[in-house]
This record gives sequence, C-alpha cells and structure tokens, in this order.
Amino acid sequence: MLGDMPKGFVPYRPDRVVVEESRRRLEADFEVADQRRTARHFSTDPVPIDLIETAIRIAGTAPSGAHKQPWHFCVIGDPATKAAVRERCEAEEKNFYEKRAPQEWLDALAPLGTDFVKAHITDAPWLVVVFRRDYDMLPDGTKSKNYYMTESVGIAVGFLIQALHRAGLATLTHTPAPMTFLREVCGRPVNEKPFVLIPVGYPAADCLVPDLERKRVEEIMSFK
Ligand code: IYR
Repeated sequence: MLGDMPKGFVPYRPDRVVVEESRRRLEADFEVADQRRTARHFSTDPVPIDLIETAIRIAGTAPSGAHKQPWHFCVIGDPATKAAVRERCEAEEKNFYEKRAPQEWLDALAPLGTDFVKAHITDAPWLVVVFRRDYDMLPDGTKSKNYYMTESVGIAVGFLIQALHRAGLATLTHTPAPMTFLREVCGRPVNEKPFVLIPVGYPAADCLVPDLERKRVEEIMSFK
C-alpha cells in the first residue's frame, strides 16, 4: 500500500471521533468561543512571549492559497516602539473621527464607544502586526505569485484570535488607515502589506464592553 503512494504525499488518518463525542466537544467549544469579546481597555500586566509565539504557531497552521502561507507576524513589545505606533495611529484616527468619517459610519460606531484615543496600544504588553505577503521574492530577485492572500491571512488571524482567547488573553482587531507606516516600524519588505494591528494582553480590571447580541444561528445559517 505504502509503495503506491504518490510522491510528495503522506497519509492523513486523524483518529475517528464518534458523533456523540464530536457533539460534546463542539458544544463545549461554542461556550468558550461565545465568551470572547473585543477588549479596548488592557491591563499592563506582562504576558510571557512564549504564549504569543505558540498562538502564532497555531495561526501558521491556517490553510492558504496554494499553501503559500502569505503571512508574517511582527510582535512589538518595546515600550518606545509601542509609543511611536500609538502616536501615529492616534494622528490617523483623529483625522478619521473629526474629518474623514461620514456621519453614517460614526453612527454605526457609536454603540462601541470608540474614539481616537488608543491607550490600548501602549497598555497592552504586546502588539501583533499581521502582514499580508502579496508575493514572494526568490533568491535570484524574481517574484513568485501568491494566491488568495486576503482570504488566507483572514483565516490565519481568526485562528490567532481564537487561540489567544482560549489561552485567556484579550485581543483587539485594529485597522488604522492608512497603516503602511507599520511596515517601516517593523522593518518589513515591500512585498508585505500591514493587514491588522492586534494589541494582546489581559483585559483591564475595569474593562467594559458593549452589551451586544450575536445573531442567532437561524439568521446566519440556511439549508438548501
Ligand atoms: N478605525 C477606527 C474606527 C473603527 C471602525 C470600525 I468598522 C470599528 O469596528 C471600530 C472602530 C478606530 O479604531 O477607532
């Protein structure tokens, strides 16, 4: 049998899980996932870097177009760098809230209570800057195409956020616009584009979150 295996392939035989056990695991996973909230107020308590590293290893298991793994995760912990990032983000956000944002957008954000002050950027012990790699650079200087980069990175970020949540850590998906400056801050090459900035840490002791409701499964699922 093994002799018939096409070159470059290996067997995939995860343990078969009986349906009752799958049901039990999924219900338990839902209870955990349903506890996750986006935090905007972080404790300055430290978080060991190995927790972040393992969560990034989990993110790196995401499926990707042609298995190109078009992502990079830059972790910022240095207080001076975090302060510089906060200053740039707040300048952009001030402009957004006071000039650029249409009233309809401001109205949609009102229940979240957000504004241009981004204390979480300096309070959270770590900032994970996720980059989308639009193409790979081969050693001879030629470009090698990547595929479905946005979808792939989006899935990886989902894995990252859920892994951190399950480890008891809070996250905030932050997309200041424009955020190209993060490429220089992180010293990343031109083939990478900042995708999202994620402060990671413990929620502040007095952290409040909006009292939001999730859509019921009947609203987000249909059968055909
Ligand atoms: N980027 C701004 C505004 C903002 C936009 C959306 I859509 C949100 O879900 C939350 C905030 C900010 O970070 O404040």
